[in-house]
Amino acid sequence: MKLSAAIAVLAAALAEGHYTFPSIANTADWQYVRITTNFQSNGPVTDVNSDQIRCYERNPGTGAPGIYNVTAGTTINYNAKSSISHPGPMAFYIAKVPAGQSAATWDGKGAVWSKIHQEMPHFGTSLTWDSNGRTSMPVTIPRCLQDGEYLLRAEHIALHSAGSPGGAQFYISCAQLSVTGGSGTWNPRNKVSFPGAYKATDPGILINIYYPVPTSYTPAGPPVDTC
Ligand SMILES: *[C@@H]1O[C@H](CO)[C@@H](O)[C@H](O)[C@H]1NC(C)=O
Ligand SMILES: [Cu+2]
Repeated sequence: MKLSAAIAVLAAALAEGHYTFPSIANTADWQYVRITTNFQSNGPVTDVNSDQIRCYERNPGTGAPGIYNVTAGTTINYNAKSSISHPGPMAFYIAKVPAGQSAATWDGKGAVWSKIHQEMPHFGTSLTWDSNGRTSMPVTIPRCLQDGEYLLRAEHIALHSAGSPGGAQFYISCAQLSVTGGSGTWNPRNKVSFPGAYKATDPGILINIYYPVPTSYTPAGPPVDTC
């Protein structure tokens, strides 16, 4: 069997074992995280132009029961269920809820999302990521945020079968936050919309991570905004 064919078989075998991101910190599933379309199937979003690429919401407009209080600068865990079983990068985005709206119901539409964390790969006999196999990933709420309500978007892009367009798998959810104690100087310069931030042909999305082994990786989406 040629190497490329062997890799295709391997990738197909790895296609099982999907996952969700149902909770933050030590809280119950879907208490502060909006329930996702895949809450039972665990399956991914594959169309970057779909509205589902934003928060993968099963019931848009309904929101989650709670809004999680967090102090700016705190690092919290965003939890995966059962684990991040595919290779690929984790990223986090945050969006401030506009005045007069609530994190419980705001839809997150428009160019409102800032990337606050981007996981990068290790380079070896294939691309590998530290998130692979984990059941949670830490995210630091920027210490310079303005006080107020936010949506926090967790995204893991599984790249095991991303060598053809539409092959990348997006595992997503959004948590509802109320942030206090920030210094208030947050001024993100790279806000994007979902859908809109990604194209199916972006080099961080359309990529064979096994062969030929990439020697660089260009993440999808905007640069990380920092304080
Ligand atoms: C969050 O903080 C507000 C204001 O102090 C409080 O009323 C609310 O009960 C808190 N929510 C939770 C889930 O602790
Ligand atoms: Cu899967």
